Amino acid sequence: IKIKSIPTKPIEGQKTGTSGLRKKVKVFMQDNYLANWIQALFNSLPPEDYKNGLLVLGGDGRYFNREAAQIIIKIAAGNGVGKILVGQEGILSTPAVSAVIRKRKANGGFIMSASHNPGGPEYDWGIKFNYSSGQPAPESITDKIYGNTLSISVIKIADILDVDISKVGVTKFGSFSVEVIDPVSDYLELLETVFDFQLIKGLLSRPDFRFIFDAMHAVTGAYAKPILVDKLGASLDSISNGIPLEDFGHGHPDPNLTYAKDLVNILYAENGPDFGAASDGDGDRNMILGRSFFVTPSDSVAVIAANAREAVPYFKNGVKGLARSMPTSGALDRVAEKLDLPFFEVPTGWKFFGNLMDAGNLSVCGEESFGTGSDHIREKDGIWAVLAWLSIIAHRNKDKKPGEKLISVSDIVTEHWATYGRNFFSRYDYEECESEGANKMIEHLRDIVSKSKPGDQYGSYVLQFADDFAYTDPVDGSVVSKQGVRFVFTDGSRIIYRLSGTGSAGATVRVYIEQFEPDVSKHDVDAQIALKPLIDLAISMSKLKDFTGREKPTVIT
Ligand code: VG1
Ligand code: CO
Repeated sequence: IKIKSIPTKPIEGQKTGTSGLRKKVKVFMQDNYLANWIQALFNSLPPEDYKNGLLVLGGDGRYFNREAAQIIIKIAAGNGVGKILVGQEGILSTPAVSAVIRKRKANGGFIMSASHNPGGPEYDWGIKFNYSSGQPAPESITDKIYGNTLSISVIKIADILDVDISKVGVTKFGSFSVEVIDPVSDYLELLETVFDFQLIKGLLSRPDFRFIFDAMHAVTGAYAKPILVDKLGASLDSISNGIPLEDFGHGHPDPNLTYAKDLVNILYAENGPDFGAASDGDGDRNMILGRSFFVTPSDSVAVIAANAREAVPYFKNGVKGLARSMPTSGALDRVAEKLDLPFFEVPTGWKFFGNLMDAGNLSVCGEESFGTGSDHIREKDGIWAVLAWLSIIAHRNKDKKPGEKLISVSDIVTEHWATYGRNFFSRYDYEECESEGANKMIEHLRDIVSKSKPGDQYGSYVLQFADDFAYTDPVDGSVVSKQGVRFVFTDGSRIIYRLSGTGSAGATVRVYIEQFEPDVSKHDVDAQIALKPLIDLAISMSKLKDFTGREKPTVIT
């Protein structure tokens, strides 16, 4: 094949955030914007990681993915990649990319997605790169890529025709080839080794268990029917918004109480279904609901961890270890303690879990941001979380005869609280604030941290310590700092402040509030009421209203 060298100039601002590079789609559509980043990536990888190698390519079906796929394929060929596996129509969820990389022993893969950010001509696009064990590229690589975007001068691109990615099959161009694969089969095959599908099928076929899944017109639409309906026997009408659309049907594909409001309303309506779930743009997030009951993601991972061994065949020999991101509540810590398991607290972002998994120290992990997963792959996995919950419910009810009352989602969670205590948790998001004010607020908080000392009184709370979270990876020794300002009080309560690293405009402020309650008689309180004093303290001590001009958060979890 003929390879062209196209001269180019560095473009400012191509630094990846918490999870890949995300910008307005119009930014990505500028000349060479995407091409520069892809070429910078090849300039950053050691040649043995891609020359004549195998890479995977897929995405969440959003606007611009089709054009982007052709650009990526041609630059990969131009840099000497041997073969690319592409999901049909460019579709592969983030967990499916991780699964395909692992199964096919690929060198890595690209995910064309801005995840939970909205899509369409006016909204966001994004790109993530995962490495050979299926995990998001570590900061050592993403920092190198960024460095190379600042000095890039040439793009190497193969002079080949666009590849038809609408049909499964192989297209050859000399020593380079593209294979279009079914987006579901490798991933489904893996899930069948993780879960007892017969057990789940039994639950879904019960007339007294009603199930609903909202794909939010995002990538899990492509997975819901083949997995939940065809394999597990859910009815077709239990899947809502099941067709992936380029703009997610004008929606914001983020499965939370604000953006998945339709689903929430269905579950909270009189005589609503027994179980509801949703997933995000690229299929790695999940929200779990019972009838009139919301399971916070921090509780969800704790419940899954506590029940994994009994309910999920993959864990039948036990769980190796547990981990959560720093702002996630301490519910999981209590499970680790009780089960006597290794436990890790890492910074926000899935890339920090991979090393622990590769080293054999971690099985189940999660983030408060609706991310839950295990070491079956190296990404969080929305459908996995749904199947884990269905497995737990099915296992707990497997001896229930027709007509007998089933143990519900809320029964399982309240029982968990009775055993472990309840970690009340809430997150306030102030989306798209002015960057200047948001940055000043964080500086103000860092200043408080530097002057604080244990024993200081904050309202009715006594400070145990305050810091800006830093993390040393126990496997490779790499260090990251400034991962979130935290105030930890002597009763275990915590207030944490971070700026989001996934937005495409302005700054999103996240405030995380947590308080532990051992007393069962107080577990039934609404989290917003239980946490009110701590939330008020968090807002006043940060001077959030002054710095951001915001009276109210845009999203409350
Ligand atoms: C957010 C979440 C974080 C998650 C990340 C990627 O990051 O807080 O927990 O790992 O999104 O998720 P930030 O920096 O905006 O707080 V996804 O589904 O967008 O890949
Ligand atoms: Co996502």
